[in-house]
Amino acid sequence: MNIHTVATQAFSDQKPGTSGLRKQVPVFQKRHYLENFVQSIFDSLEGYQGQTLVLGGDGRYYNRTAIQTILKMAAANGWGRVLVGQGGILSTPAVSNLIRQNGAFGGIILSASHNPGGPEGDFGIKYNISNGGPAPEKVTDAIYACSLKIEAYRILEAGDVDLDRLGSQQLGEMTVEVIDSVADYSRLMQSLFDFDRIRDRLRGGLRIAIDSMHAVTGPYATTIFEKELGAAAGTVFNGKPLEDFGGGHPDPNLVYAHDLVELLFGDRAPDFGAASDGDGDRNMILGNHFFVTPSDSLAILAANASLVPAYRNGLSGIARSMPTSAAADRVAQALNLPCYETPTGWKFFGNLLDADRVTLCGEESFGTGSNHVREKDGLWAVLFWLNILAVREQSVAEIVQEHWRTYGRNYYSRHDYEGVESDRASTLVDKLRSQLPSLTGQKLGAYTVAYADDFRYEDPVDGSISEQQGIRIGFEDGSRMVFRLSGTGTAGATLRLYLERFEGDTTKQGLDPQVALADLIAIADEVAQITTLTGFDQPTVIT
Ligand code: VG1
Ligand code: CO
Repeated sequence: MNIHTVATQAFSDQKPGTSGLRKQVPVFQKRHYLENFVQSIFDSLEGYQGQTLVLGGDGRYYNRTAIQTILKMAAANGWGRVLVGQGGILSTPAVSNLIRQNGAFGGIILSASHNPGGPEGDFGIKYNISNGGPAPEKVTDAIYACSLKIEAYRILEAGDVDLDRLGSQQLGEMTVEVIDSVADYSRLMQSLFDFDRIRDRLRGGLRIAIDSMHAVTGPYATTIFEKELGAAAGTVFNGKPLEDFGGGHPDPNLVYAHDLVELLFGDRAPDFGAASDGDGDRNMILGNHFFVTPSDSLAILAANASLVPAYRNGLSGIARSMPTSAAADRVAQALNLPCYETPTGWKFFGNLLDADRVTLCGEESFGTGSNHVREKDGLWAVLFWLNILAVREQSVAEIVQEHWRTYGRNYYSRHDYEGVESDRASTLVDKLRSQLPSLTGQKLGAYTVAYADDFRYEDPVDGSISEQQGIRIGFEDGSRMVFRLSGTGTAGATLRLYLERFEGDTTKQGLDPQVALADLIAIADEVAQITTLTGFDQPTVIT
């Protein structure tokens, strides 16, 4: 066996962000850049020798090249077996499931999620631990520490593995098993939802459209919706994973999922539409001329969970990320369930799920999931909605509006300012932070500040602490605004402003959120001086 130990020099910029290490493709193509990070992952772990690793990605440019490198490095570092998706394809939730099902030591996911792909686009790499979930901060910190002092990496000299041929191949002493990317995931979905009932509803005339945005969910969605549930051919569109996602931005929101939005807001719109992101962990849910805010979606899934076989016996609790609206809290209260508020990023839900303190989790950024895996799961959310639609036989809009009447409506919106100069963004945050101590009790417009702070999280399971997870300004009537900088971008900074206001009066629940939140939007600009300091006169994306 020909194992090389290659001398290398550390890079100073390999600190994982909200969800792994994301950089532009040319950065990953720098000599030793990928190898350094992969070796740093392995160096940070203990006891993986002879164990199983799951490996796959969203099919974006550089996926196959990176997989070949990682396989040879895994072989040289003593892994026993690698399960890799056929063609290198595995969605993020599918990886999470495979890790759990196979008792794997961990997994590596190659994706920059919703960021554009292609030779000039983004690439990313993320490590998941044995529970199937994203590595928690103590692990990512250890990986980063290794990346700062790395001096060499190990790689096997060998020919490429045939990623398209199912079955076992040998790479040095390590076994590579190329597996069907979809089969286990689709079996898991069948075990959770009432496929018969959904099939009947589709046969009975429920019209659905699924936009895979030329990203990883194409093969999953085609198998599940068209083959297993019998939806008409063509239900899934943009269904072929492409290395550059067809030039699009595989982010399922009202701006980037324009094909789906046009369809659902056009003449002869179907009853239900959904889109997923690059790596398949996000979802956007639409009804006929109707948009479901992700925060509401979480609350509605929770309120209707008993209609779904997997959750028939009730939930143990609900968790949401801090910037996500409190709509889910109201459901938790009504069902007498514990409700947790975590920092942004799925890695913070892992402990709560493992300890069975929560069953459902969600983020405002189009992410919803449950204890079935340890990642958010786009198609799972779509099936959950379809299961509810099949049982309730109402439209999406009716279900949401009825929910608001019962629990009240949390008007919600997120404003993103993408591509802000990094210096300007940090100035904005610093200035805002310095004002926090004096804000409480002040009147801003018609609102009185009840608290103003930097969100700090203490994990109730292992006691670990995460500081500075977003600046919050809360008002006496329960409204609030949150400011944070994105941790998934690769160029400049993205400022995110999250706005929320509760409306209990059923006669006032039909407003456009931008109108309902207009006062708060103006106050946010005033307190944080967004226009002046960013140089943007409006957000680049509003959801
Ligand atoms: C964003 C979202 C966050 C999500 C993360 C990863 O992070 O806000 O809620 O967990 O992306 O999602 P940030 O730091 O840019 O705000 V994914 O689908 O890119 O894995
Ligand atoms: Co994603």
